[in-house]
Amino acid sequence: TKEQFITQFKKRLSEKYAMGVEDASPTELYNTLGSLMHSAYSSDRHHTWRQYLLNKQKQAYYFSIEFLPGKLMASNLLNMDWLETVEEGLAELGIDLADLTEVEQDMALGNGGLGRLASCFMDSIASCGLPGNGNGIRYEYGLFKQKFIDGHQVELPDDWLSTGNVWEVRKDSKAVDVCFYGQVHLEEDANGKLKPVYKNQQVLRAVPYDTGMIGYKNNIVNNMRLWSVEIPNSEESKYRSLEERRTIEDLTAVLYPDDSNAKGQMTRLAQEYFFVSAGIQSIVRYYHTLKEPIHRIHEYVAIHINDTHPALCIPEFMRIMLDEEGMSWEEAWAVTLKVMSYTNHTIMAEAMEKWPIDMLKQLLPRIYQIIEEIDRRFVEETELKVHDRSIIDRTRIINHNQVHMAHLAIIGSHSINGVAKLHSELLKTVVLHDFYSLYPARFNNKTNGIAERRWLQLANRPLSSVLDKTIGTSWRDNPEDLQQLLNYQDDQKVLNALAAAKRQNKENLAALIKKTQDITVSPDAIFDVQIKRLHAYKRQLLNLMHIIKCYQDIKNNPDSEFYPRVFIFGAKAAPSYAYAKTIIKCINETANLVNNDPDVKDRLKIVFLENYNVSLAEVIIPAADVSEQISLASKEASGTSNMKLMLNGAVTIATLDGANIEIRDAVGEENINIFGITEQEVYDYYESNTYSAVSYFEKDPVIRRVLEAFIDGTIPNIQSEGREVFDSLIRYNDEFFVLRDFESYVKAQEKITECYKDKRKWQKISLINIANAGVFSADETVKRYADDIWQIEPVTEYSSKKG
Ligand code: KOT
Repeated sequence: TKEQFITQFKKRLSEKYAMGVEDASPTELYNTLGSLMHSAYSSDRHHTWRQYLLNKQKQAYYFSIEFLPGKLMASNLLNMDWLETVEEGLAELGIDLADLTEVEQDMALGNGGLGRLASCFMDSIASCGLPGNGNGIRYEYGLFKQKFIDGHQVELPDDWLSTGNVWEVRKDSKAVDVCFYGQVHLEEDANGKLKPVYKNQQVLRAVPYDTGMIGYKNNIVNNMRLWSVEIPNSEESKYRSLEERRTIEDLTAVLYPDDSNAKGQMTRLAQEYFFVSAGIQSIVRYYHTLKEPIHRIHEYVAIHINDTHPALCIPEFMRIMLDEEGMSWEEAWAVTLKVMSYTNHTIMAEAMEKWPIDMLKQLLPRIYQIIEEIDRRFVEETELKVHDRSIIDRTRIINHNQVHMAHLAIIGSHSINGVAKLHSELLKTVVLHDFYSLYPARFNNKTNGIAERRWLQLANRPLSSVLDKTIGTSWRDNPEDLQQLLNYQDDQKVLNALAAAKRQNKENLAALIKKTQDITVSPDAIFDVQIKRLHAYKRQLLNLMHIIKCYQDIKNNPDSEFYPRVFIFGAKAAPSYAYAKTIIKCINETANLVNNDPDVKDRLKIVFLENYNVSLAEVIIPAADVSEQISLASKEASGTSNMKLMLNGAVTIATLDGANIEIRDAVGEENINIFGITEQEVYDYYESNTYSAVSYFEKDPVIRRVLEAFIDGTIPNIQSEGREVFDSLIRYNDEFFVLRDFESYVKAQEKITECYKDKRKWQKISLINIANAGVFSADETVKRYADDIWQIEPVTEYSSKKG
């Protein structure tokens, strides 16, 4: 109860800091609440663990090199069913919970969609009472913080642990050794079995930090285990100099800041093996406590490989089965296949991981031997199956002096899935077609999902309360119940209430924009939002070109009617991705020009919010009117911000790409704005090689005028950047068909403006979007993973509440 909470809170504050509420800083209050929560869910955590152990339940382990949870306090409070009590209790003490969560650091151990998906899944797995755990890296520094200086992106370190982390528990007793480098050869042991003998290995210690993943009001607390590197005591004498120590500690120091891009650096490869080896060792060690025979491990363990970064799970698991458990190759391979499953998240060529043989051999000699043998057997087996030998060349793991990680992941997994219907189809028919012909039964689709608890219940409380009053509260447990809202699509009172909630969120965002960027925007304008990593294929440039067109229209005809719009961007560029940084500079300079031009009369505003992250998304998304999902068809595997924006009542403008297609299917053609060429047309262009960007430039005076603005000084301070953009389109033939889609994009935008002017119509479309967003609940997605891939079951005895 509230009274109990107040008593406990004061007591804890006094124990921890010898202070009263009046004297404590927000950080002290935050730490006090965090520690109180931690003690409270720890018993559930222990109980969950005991239940899994006693029932010997099969558990899934989600291996991901990225997790992107954002802040945890509010979502933990919600899931513990403490939120209201704590808010009221704190209020009674004169404290606003929002002031406490303000001091929490975003946990940003991921780049974007892939890491955020992993964290939505963690929430959903626990909330569905499923036995599933995360396994990853505890980066000392998360994704860089973004600043703009003169319109350029500048990166600052994200020292997120500097203020402590109330949610994690260091588990020294669960540390394991992970070995790198050295030489290995095989020797026969007493039983005639070949065993590896190692020389000159580097031994590192992997120390786990566990964070409870709290289920939604079900007393289940699963685990996200993140590994940190240390120098083992036994090796202390080896690393004397600061520099030597630094090299070791670098291993888990920073997250690589590249999204959908593979960088072939040794430290990255070492990171991959480090968390894979530590995770698998700890799983096998736990398995032994069950006292079941090792060849049945697949009945108790499922390991999921989130994109190829953890693909070394396959040879590492083989290594342990062979070298430590004494299995034969055939036995080891049989269990490995049954344990492993793999999700592909992208078809972008530059994201495909390939490691030079020499690098792998040098860093991980035994693992390389095993990969070689997997490859050899794959070739041997496939030769018997196929007539056309060229397929072997295209599918084997080791080729052209490189180790192809996707091939390894596919060959070693019983399940391979894409993340949206179109994406999974393209995997089968184009990208992984050869593998599909070899292993058709392994391929399946699991469309991504989102944690509605964070993205609606927590992020959008005004909307949540309208929903409660309109359709009751069952949607909070079962997002598919949002469908009931469809009964109110012609109810003006409900539509008005929804509009009032949106208005409140827009005012909230407008205040943030004022505070952080000192730009005044009117909540009466259309809030048009594109939030995602900056990448050429996502086509922020198409958005910018449309904005420039609007600006030029206003300049040419200052008194014409133009419905006010605020274009809102949030995007980080990988520090080494020059073109993406160029686009950022161009958007910022255009913003500067447009926002300060008196002719515009505030009808057009451009806001590029700095340092886009999970917490910022929680403020932007509820305030969005328009959701920009404008990637070139076939390039965005799924997208998940498209789902979050829809859930919050934004109307989508989209290409037929990724999950946009499923959004269209859910809301109907008339409640989404589709434009642009289809994935088929894209492939036809590739096939025929007939795309000519310059012809659009020559034919279309609007395009010409817009592109000239990049190079003729219309937009100031982008001499080199404007030229670079211009050249990317005209000289290098516009890799992502921006000019091809421009006209249809402009038309779709005009339709949006017309529709927005018809308030009632817009509100109805917005309602239909909210009502149909339940199908994208990550709860449903993880249940499908649990049933089809992992074969795990929810805990039966749910909530044996302890005192
Ligand atoms: C690839 C390499 C390094 C870091 C990240 C990636 C990556 C990210 N690959 N795909 N993604 C995104 O994953 C999301 C979750 O499935 C998708 O919604 C999105 O379309 C991918 O671009």
